[in-house]
Amino acid sequence: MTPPKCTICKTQNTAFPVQVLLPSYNLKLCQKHFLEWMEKRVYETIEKYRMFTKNDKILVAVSGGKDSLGLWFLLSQLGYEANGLYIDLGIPNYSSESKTYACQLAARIGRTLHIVDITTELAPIPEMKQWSKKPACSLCGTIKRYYMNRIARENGYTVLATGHNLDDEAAVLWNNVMHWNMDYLSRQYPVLPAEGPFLKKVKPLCRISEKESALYTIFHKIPYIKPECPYSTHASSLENKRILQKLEEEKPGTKITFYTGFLKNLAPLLHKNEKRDISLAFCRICGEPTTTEICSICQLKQKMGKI
Ligand code: Q46
Ligand code: ZN
Ligand code: ZN
Repeated sequence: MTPPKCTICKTQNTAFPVQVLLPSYNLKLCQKHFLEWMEKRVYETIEKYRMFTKNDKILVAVSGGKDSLGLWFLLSQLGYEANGLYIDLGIPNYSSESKTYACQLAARIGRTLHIVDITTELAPIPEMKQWSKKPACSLCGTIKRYYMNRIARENGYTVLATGHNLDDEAAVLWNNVMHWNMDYLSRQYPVLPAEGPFLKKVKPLCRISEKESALYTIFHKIPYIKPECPYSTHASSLENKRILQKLEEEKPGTKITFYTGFLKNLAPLLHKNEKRDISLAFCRICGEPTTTEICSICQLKQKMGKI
């Protein structure tokens, strides 16, 4: 049997071996053309949703996983001015390894990596339960949002980019539709505009699947942390990903059609009706935006005797 030929090689009179099958797009690609395809697709996403331009100063939230490291590398390949932010959560068998990978990539691409050490700012995430009743992930989310926004603003960045991929976004959308979470649905979009003291937030990998993202990082020989964070056992989000993966296997293209169909057909209607009415103040201790007199991070620091 003759081996399949790369869809793009065929048109260019080259013949590299096929390395990636993308049935959702009816493509069989060699490594070189897969990498080009992916960069073009991310570039088109950035342009289509007006995420940023070459004049922006971008801060990429880097966790040490394949998506965020791959995104940071890809943006530098495309010539964007993008630095990284790593937040050390102090999670055993996870944080120190993921930090090493973030530092390695920063050195490889010659970019700045800002590092925030939560273990000294507050305490390692596993120890936080003594100070807060919130579940670890919800607290972690609050901490990450606070430092991302703060570091970005203090250092003059104009956009915050995260590595959420198509599988993440489709699973969240699935969950929001299943429960008709209208409030969340109205805010689910690859770009959240800057609002007062909050920076613009973007998700350039929203049309890239988890598999495509992993292949990009592997082909570029970027080491990344393989195990998930030990807290990432949100049963419902993993279950939603499994359901969508099953549908995808039966009918390739399901995830991208579901997600981009939402962006095209429903999101604009929801935005039109959206009325956001949040009265913001500024924390009297750190000056960050908050809805209370003292922000939740400073309240935690007070409890811990850190301020
Ligand atoms: S890092 Fe933090 Fe995630 Fe780990 S503790 Fe939960 S929220 S799972 S993306
Ligand atoms: Zn090819
Ligand atoms: Zn504060």
